[in-house]
Amino acid sequence: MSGTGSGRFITLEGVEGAGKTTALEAMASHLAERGHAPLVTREPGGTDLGEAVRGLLLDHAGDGMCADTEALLIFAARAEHLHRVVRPALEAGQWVLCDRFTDATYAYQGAGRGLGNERVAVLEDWVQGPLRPDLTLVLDLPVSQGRARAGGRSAPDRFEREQDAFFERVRACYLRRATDEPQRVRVVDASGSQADVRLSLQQMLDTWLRESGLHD
Ligand code: T5A
Repeated sequence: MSGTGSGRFITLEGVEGAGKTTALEAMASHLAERGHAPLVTREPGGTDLGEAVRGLLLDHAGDGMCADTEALLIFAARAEHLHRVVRPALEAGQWVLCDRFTDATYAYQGAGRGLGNERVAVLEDWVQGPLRPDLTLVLDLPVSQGRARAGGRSAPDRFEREQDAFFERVRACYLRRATDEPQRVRVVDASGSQADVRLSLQQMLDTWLRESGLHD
């Protein structure tokens, strides 16, 4: 439950190259057609400070940081994003559609980096209080397929330079979270064409809207 105001908080997740950014606009249009035009944002990012932190985290050139620093920076950016953007929107009754949120921290830092769920949960409770997404859609596909899609870009960022085993842990964590919280976290097969993925997302959104009594 977003636990604040009457807006709804929807997040989109997946491994690298799953197609989140590509799917985001179509999801926003679909929600708008249903009368719930969302504020579209992303993490890390969404504020000036968050975008600056994003630059540090993706760090195309530097020599990196330890896993604790990474997790703390992500939650620092998240605190600012929640304070300035997400909470005010939800409290005003607006819907929020976010490209990645705390499920990514469980997947990338908790599982990928090996920090574990408990430490992420401590920061989650501190920074978010009771705030959780109302719905999280995980775009799922084999790691190799996602990497092939994302691989066309010029210089890989700090995460994209990780080995396949890292992304296998990330993917497994997302799927576990969907099994553990089936009501909130739903998996969409992202291995098909862009049109197929778009249709699956729209169907899943409509199912959830109906279940939530928000659309006929
Ligand atoms: N991170 C983030 C953490 O470690 N912890 C956290 O808590 C958070 C919030 C940046 C990084 O931050 C890390 C994870 C990330 O590594 P990001 O900006 O979301 O997060 O970065 P990426 O996941 O790297 O974004 P990508 O751009 O790689 O993936 P997308 O958005 O899933 O993929 P997209 O839409 O850009 O598509 C990639 C390519 O595939 C094509 C697109 O045209 C594009 O060329 N494509 C398809 N091709 C064929 N069929 C389809 N169905 C396709 N869909 C898209």
